[in-house]
Amino acid sequence: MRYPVLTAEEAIGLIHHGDTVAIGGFSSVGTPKAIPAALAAYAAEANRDEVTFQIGLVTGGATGSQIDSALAKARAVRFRTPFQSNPDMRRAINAGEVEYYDLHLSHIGQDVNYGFLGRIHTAIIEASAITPEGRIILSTSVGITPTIVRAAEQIIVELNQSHGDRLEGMHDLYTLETPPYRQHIPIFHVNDRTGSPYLDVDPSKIAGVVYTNERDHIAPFTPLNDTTRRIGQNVASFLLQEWQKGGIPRQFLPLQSGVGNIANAVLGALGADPNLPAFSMFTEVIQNSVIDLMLEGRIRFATGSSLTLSEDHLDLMYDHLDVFRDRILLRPQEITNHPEMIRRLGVITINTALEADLFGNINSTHVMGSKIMNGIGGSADFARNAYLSVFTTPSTAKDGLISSIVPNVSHVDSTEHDVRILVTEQGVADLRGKSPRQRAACIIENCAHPDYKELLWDYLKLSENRTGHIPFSLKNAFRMHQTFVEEGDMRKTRYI
Ligand code: 0RQ
Repeated sequence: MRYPVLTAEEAIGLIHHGDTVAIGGFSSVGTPKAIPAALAAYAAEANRDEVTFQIGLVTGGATGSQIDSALAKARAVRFRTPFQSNPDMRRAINAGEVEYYDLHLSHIGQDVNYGFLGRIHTAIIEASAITPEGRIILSTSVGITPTIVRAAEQIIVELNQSHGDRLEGMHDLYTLETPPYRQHIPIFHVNDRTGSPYLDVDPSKIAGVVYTNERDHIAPFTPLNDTTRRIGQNVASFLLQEWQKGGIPRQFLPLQSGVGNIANAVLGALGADPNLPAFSMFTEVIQNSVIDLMLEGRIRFATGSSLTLSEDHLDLMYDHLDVFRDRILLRPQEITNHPEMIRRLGVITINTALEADLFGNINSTHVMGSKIMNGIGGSADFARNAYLSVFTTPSTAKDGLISSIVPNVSHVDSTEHDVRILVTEQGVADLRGKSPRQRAACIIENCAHPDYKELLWDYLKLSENRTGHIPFSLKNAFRMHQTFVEEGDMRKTRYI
């Protein structure tokens, strides 16, 4: 080993108060483990009485609890971008303790490259192998790792020995130049390779290597319930109908599916429908269900930025590497989420909303317009550029006290112009080719919960203004939200 071999405690000596630290990995996997944990322990001590140690934290997407949770609890983060899905980090952001820059995941790499986020002092990345020349085999994800190793002033590598050489050949690392030198991306099919399986870094920037031997830990899924199962079935039957009538080409088109329980149910329903042809995935996150469906022959190929698998599914993949090595490709998120790719390949995108409004606007991030849940993630990268963009949501939240279909969303992430199909457990609203009034009627009839239909029709009626394009009442636009905040139940709404 030509690089200094350090303990995690020694490595954090290279990080200073006020630094911007970029951490590799994506969607909680392939992220460094020992150094962030040591950094959090150090910060907890340093910040015991008053805050004396804080960093800016840049990642590709979500991280595991050893990063977001531990660092938030230690009050070690002053700035965070572009995505988190952790209760402790969420609390700190909503309490105003952390400045959060919620960003499209296709943009974060270029924001770093363009220098929009200032200096990146340190990149901490996880590798499964490294050569003396600085050639690295990444582990279970890519994210923005290729970008941060170029941008950072120093690099610390966690060499995770738990994967051996089994991941070699599963990465395709293509780097985009910055404008005005940027070229097209030469990927024309989901399984085209265009980059290198290795990450080449400047060896003189590697400040040290820390050995680890630890698998990723991901949160278990909650079992399907009636609502998520029905949403999944509604999406599957809609896509089947669309395919049967020729709206989707015979060979089908690649799918992107979001993360979480609903996304899992949707993918399960699509895989289980024997009438749909086997399909490919062009997505951000490859999760357990993809491995199962590939073994069953229902998914032909999957490309994403991370293998977000539970331990048993990673073992399953390793046990059948002959099947998976040529069918899975991990790419930088700048490629998986790139508008050029999504539009060219004709990706059918399926993402989840917190709430949707009568005109098709989507709120994916802020509860009651204010409190962040996770972040926009890649949802809008995919929705805006999709062949067909689908959003799903249960028709109600919090045991029916909240309607997820509202007159106007309290925060907009994907606009009415980017949403074609809305699906709840109640049914499917096809918004294509419809004016705002037509969309509103279609959404109320097909997607709203019966408890809320009348309230939503009432809003439309009182907002009718034949001289306007969108029925809108300034006085009542957020009356349902206001009623929930004041009375704890949207069903008690009285318009004024
Ligand atoms: O609250 O946690 O207190 O129970 O929101 O809701 O129904 O469990 O849904 O886990 O699928 O997450 C949009 C957050 C949905 C996610 C969101 C409350 C509800 C619950 C979670 P509790 P569910 P999910 C990119 C993929 C943006 C990023 C993205 C997300 C909690 O899908 O982060 O798309 N999306 N990434 O009770 C108040 C409402 C509510 C509400 C739900 N209307 N008002 N609270 N909740 N609706 C692309 C990839 O390829 C990966």
